[in-house]
Amino acid sequence: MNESVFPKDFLWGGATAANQIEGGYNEDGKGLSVTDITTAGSLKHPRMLTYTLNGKPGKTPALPGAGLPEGAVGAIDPNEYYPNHVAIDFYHHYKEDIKLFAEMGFKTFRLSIAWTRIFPKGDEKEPNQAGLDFYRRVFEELKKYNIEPLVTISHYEDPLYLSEKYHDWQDRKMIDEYVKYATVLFKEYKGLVKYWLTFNEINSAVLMLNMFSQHAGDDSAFQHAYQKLHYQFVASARAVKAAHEIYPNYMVGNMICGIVSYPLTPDPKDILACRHSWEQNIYYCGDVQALGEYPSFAKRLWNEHNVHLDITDQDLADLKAGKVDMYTFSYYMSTVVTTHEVKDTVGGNFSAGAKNSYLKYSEWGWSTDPEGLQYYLELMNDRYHLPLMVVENGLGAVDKMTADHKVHDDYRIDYLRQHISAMKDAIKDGVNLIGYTTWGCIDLVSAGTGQMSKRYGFIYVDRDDQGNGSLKRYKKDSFDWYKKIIASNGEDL
Ligand code: BGP
Repeated sequence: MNESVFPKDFLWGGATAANQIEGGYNEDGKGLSVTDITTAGSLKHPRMLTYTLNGKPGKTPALPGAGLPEGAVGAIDPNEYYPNHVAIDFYHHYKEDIKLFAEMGFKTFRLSIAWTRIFPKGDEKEPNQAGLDFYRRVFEELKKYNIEPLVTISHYEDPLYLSEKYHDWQDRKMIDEYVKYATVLFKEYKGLVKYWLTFNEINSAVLMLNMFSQHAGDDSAFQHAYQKLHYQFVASARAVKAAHEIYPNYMVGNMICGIVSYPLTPDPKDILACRHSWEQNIYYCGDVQALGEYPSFAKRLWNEHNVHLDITDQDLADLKAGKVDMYTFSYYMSTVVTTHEVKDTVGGNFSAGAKNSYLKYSEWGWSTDPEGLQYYLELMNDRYHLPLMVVENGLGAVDKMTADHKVHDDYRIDYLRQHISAMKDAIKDGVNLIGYTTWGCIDLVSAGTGQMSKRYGFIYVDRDDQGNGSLKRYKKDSFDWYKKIIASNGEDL
């Protein structure tokens, strides 16, 4: 075989998040996360947060930045279904699942730690030993197969108690709570984990602002999002510094939702609008975390929405001292930006806007655009000069299981093949790409919809949108295909 384009120690693997796979939402001392009070949604209905206010139950859309109404207390409504409570029960199936990942030849497995297993409410002084023990068992199991864990410290699963108390990161006390939690992890898992990510898709707070009509023209939503981000940037930077003090070889990355924007027309107004969308949605967070300071355009973004932030000199020093070691991102699709009125639009949580007539869209409105991945990789390589990792990529689809328990997911193989090929072209162009973890390598609860039927995995899990099913695992056709990809280091596409 020809020598591979991918580096020889390239980190092939798959990605998940605690709240989307683990279940066991109240086991062994775990506290409630925000996702534990989040109902299932559908294509038409958003997921909802459930709460009580003055003794009465209520619901509000579970959107970043929306939060609970003033005075409301998040609560589980016995008449609602919460898909994350059981998810795919990784909490009790982790050995079986890791064995399957090992069979595919995974070099890495991305998972997140549920903050509420370690600090059930968030503000305890001492961590919950049973929670620490669970992840130690998982990491030891991975080690048995030489699979390197890639650990997200916070993946959309803030402790509910802290989120209520500090109104979704509107108080700088959240920074200390996060750093305390992250430091416990860095000390506890030294020798078992090398790769860490501070916040999943940190930029989703700003991304969402333009995508939901309720935020349009609402400066307070922008104030909320930018303040939350500032505290998260400082928390992330202080965590990076703490990690290096505990173990200098730790590789700590940021994680950006990598949405690619194109101008719809060559009208210079569209070109400029598109550039500004990159600045707000992508570069704003990436620059602070990778370059250690706010970019010059930050002032324009704040002024546009009358945003005034609590930023101290110490914060700015912390940002400088805690630059990330690698830049990681999710990549699913591209969007189109225009200042013109458009007839052909597409709806979807991250994809709302004008339709790109050159691309195909999934039933959730997500486009398939492998060139977009190459474009993104090349841009970020030039801008940051850091090792890059694609830590989420994949196709959400409704899979059909045949009578003999097979899933012929050639559409998924096709999607992944095209994206791996795009990564290959980027590497040939000199991009420093060190890893690739496909999203939802085993079927899991969809974050955006709360459905099980939006599947991404190489492994089918028998569970439906109402929580029925045996939870048995079955290999899809893509399982053997991915195994072959890893064995050939990306050559046998
Ligand atoms: C990303 C999240 C993941 C994940 C993925 C797919 O935004 O980091 O948690 O779920 O998107 O989205 P969905 O589950 O809505 O299909």
